[in-house]
Amino acid sequence: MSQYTAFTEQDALAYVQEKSGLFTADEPLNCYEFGDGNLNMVFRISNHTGASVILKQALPYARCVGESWPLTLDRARIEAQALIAHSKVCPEHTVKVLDYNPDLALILLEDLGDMQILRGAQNQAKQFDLLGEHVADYLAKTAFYYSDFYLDAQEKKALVAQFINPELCQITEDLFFSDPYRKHERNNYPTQLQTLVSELWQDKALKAAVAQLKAKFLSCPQSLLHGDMHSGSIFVDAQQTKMIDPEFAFFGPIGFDLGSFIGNLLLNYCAQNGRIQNENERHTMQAHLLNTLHTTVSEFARQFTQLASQHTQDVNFQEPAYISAFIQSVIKDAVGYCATELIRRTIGLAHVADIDTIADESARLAVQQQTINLGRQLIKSADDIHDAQSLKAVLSSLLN
Ligand code: SR1
Ligand code: MG
Repeated sequence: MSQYTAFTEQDALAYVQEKSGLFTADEPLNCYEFGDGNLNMVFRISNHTGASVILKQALPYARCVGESWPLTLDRARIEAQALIAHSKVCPEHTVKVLDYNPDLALILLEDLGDMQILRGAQNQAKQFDLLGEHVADYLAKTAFYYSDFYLDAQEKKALVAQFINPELCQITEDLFFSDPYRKHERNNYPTQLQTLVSELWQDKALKAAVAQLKAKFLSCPQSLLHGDMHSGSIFVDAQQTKMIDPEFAFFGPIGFDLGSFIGNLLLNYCAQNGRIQNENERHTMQAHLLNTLHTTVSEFARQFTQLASQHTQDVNFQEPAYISAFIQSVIKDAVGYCATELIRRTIGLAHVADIDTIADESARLAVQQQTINLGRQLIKSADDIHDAQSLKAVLSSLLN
């Protein structure tokens, strides 16, 4: 990494002009930095005809905290290689990598600028009818084709080694599972929530369930996960859905990605209680979010079952009863990870705009109480949930 230097807009423009092969040497280009994520710099470079690309650069620290939180540049490799791996099995829902430069921790990507980041769109109460089906398709294919159902054991172990991602995994281990369940300086919540948060810290059954989820996250390399499947990692429009940003990718429990995604749907569901004043409009948006959640889980299970029934290579894993039990356990895990997402986005370091941009303080506090309580109840209901139908039943009792 000796050549590494953090790019300015001018550097990004010059790099793309010289190296991408997409623009001529003398044409005028425009470049601006617009990254709003927690970790990286993201530049858009375009010419006067509107042709454009994205150049993403990892900084040697976490952008949202600053240089006091150093972070490996190897995450750019992980991200580029995970995108390439996921594109092999699901190109329709994975952003395209055009080039990767390890020395500068740069990834050149197709520009999806005509699409919108899901979180922003949902905060404007936009609905996407194909979202659940598309996310399920991506999750089922990426989970199946990088699992022991499909890969030969030697090949899988080599991939597990390739995607060892200890620093980024540690962020998740700390922010999802450790910090929110105890006093920690990284936690971030209003003092009005202290009573509720203290109750959560005393809840031994909850902490035991979270410990199990963390243990599985640490020691269960089921498949190559995206690793950060929140609504800010998904581009959408009416026809398409594309996943971006898998720098947290590693071999982990399949339910983690599914749980992160449905956790974000539920965060938005709760946030709409403080965002949309008109009752009909609010109910319409919330019904859409629950339908999307239901479609994602049921389609994921259907598609994974179909892939496993038709394409499993390992003789032991072809057994239908095993396939069915495996999927049930993935859904149970997903419910647990979904609950930890609800809790950590309310109490922990990294919040979501869905909630934080609710202008009215008491409305925002009510939403934060709802996400904490929902997470707490959901985690304890996970044992009763094994498919989309049982999840729907539990959610309708908890949300009404
Ligand atoms: C310091 S990173 C905080 C969060 O941003 C990422 O997108 C992950 O979700 C991480 O937990
Ligand atoms: Mg990200």
